[in-house]
Amino acid sequence: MEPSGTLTLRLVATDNGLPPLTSTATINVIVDPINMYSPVFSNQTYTALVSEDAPVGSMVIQVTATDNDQGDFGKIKYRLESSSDKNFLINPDDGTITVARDGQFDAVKNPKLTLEVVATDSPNNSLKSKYSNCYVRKLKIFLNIGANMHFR
Ligand SMILES: [Ca+2]
Repeated sequence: MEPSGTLTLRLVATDNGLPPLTSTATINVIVDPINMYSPVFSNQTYTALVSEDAPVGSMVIQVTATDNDQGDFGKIKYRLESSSDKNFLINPDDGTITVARDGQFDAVKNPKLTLEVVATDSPNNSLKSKYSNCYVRKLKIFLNIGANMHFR
């Protein structure tokens, strides 16, 4: 839960009668925190290598982003864009990308893949996340799939 505050205003209306009559009203103003900062990745482009025979669960790379806001607005969730290769998974909490299916890589036919990762803030408050469109940063990951990671 993000920090929020409440201001209480007390309004008093007085007429000019003798004696003056007054009426009061109390207004509670909820102060919403502002989502000031966008998540920022530590790199704009990451390079990773995956062997053709990498088993399910193999770690490919970890991407990291930071957000200077407090509370939910500073909490980051990671996801892969739908256009990304389907043979990978990302941990939404720590940005670790792993192999989701084995036997899917072919270093000759498809030596390079691109994954697009998105970091969003405000993950637990959908009402405020509508303001977070511009608080999403994208980056591309180039995966050079080399057979058994032997380099020539
Ligand atoms: Ca933020």
